[in-house]
Amino acid sequence: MASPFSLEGKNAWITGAAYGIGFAIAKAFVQAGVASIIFNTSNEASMLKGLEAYKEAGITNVHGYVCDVTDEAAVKALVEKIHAEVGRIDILVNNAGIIKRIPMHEMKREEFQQVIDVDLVAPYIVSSAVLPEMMERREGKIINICSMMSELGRETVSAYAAAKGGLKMLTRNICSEYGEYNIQCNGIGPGYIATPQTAPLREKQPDGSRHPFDSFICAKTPAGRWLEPEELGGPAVFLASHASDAVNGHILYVDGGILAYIGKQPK
Ligand code: NAP
Ligand code: GCO
Repeated sequence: MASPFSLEGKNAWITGAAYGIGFAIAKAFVQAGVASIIFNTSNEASMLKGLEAYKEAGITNVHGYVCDVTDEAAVKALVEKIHAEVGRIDILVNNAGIIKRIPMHEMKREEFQQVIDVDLVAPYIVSSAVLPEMMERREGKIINICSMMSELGRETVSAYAAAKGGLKMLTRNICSEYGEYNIQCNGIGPGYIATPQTAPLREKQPDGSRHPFDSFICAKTPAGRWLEPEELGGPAVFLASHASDAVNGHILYVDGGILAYIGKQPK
């Protein structure tokens, strides 16, 4: 009997999966038996680096493309290309994302807009390009990578929080609008994960001590540590597989307990 968590025979497109969280999710999908991984990056160098990383991990059923997720025409063209070169898209993970850490009153409108475009408008663009085929087959899984900032705010991340809060509601709306087609759209809200995006928050200080944000996050997390990208693999497999067919419009926070915790009292 097939496991309800099996992804056998499924093709999964993970945006921005050359490294970081997307790459870790791709590895978990391969372990769950996925037929093909499709990923795209914003530039050629990143795509080639990604292909090399998949090769090193012994993953051969992978297709890498260059496509900026904010470019609607390019996304539509890529969907056509994927259909021709790989086949149908069973699972979409909207993972590509950026952050700009700038105090809001100093942030230029274009900088704010760029974050909104990549983190919120692009999931609309990519999902819209993939939905018609899923509607026709009456089956599909969309996973949006949300954030702690879908729930919480902090200094310097206004555009990111606005985008990720919006992505939470886009997730619920895709569920509301397309649930009748047997399409499930859920979100994963990662806590603080050690990836290139968060590397500046973990950099050692000139005197060799820990970055204050690094200590702050460990104190805010019951697990007492940063999480590894691979720890998002199991939750992603769950939301991509038949095991979650009755779960729709849900944001699964994978945060080591941050949202449940008031924080450690100072010594
Ligand atoms: P990352 O290491 O910076 O990787 C981001 C990926 O997105 C890269 O592959 C990048 O590819 C791609 N990308 C960015 N802009 C793109 C564009 N316009 N078109 C196509 N691809 C683009 O980030 P990460 O930490 O793995 O984060 C992945 C997702 O999880 C993001 O949505 C992020 O906001 C979210 N998240 C991260 C954390 C965390 O603690 N790390 C926590 C919660 C949520 P290129 O190299 O081509 O730009
Ligand atoms: C920051 C972080 C984050 C995260 C993440 C938290 O500067 O606070 O980069 O916002 O990476 O999305 O879940």
